Amino acid sequence: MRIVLLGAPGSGKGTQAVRLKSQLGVAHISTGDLLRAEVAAGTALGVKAKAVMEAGQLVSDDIMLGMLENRLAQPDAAGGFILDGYPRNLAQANALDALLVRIGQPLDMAVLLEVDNELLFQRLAGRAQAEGRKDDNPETVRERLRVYAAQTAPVVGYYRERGQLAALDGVGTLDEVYARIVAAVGARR
Ligand code: B4P
Repeated sequence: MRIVLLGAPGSGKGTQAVRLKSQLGVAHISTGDLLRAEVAAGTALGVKAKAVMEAGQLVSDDIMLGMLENRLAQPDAAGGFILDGYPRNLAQANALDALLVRIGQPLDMAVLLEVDNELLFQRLAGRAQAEGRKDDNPETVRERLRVYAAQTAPVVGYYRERGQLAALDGVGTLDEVYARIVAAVGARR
């Protein structure tokens, strides 16, 4: 299966992708994790990305596409993948389609986790306390949610128009949300 996981910051994408990856036996590709690894390694790209991420903005489309292309070329992605955090705007959605056609791995579906803003704030405040991620402070979270509404929400329509979208309620326990995802993915297999 080749799946895009969509949702606002804190909607549960990363959390659920980890479980789904084990069940489907596919690669979990989180562009946020890839960027955080660059930051931790102190690469030139990481230095550039750090400031952008801490401001709650999106890293440039060129950098993200190059990074994704490299990751998809690794052997574990040949048997399918869950893309978590990409695409985040319409340009990335178009670039992804072109890339997947080029490598002969077309997308099967997009899964959207829907959660209201108040709960997103609560979850990210919880993660800020637990993990201390710099971009989880309230001011940056507000900006990330604004960027999501302006740039990423249109991507939902992109997949809906193609008949590839499963829009799911992302509110509930981890198990409840996961069960909805498994049912939606099962229906497309
Ligand atoms: P990401 O790493 O993608 O961060 P995120 O949107 O917060 O999602 P994440 O997957 O980590 O969190 P989740 O909802 O699972 O991006 C970080 C930054 O990287 C971006 O702001 C941007 O700057 C940059 N970036 C990444 N991709 C990019 C791209 N394609 N283009 C440009 N820039 C890019 O979990 C959040 C919290 O909620 C957790 O604590 C979790 O435990 C909790 N939670 C989840 N589900 C729950 C549930 N059902 N009940 C209770 N709590 C729950």
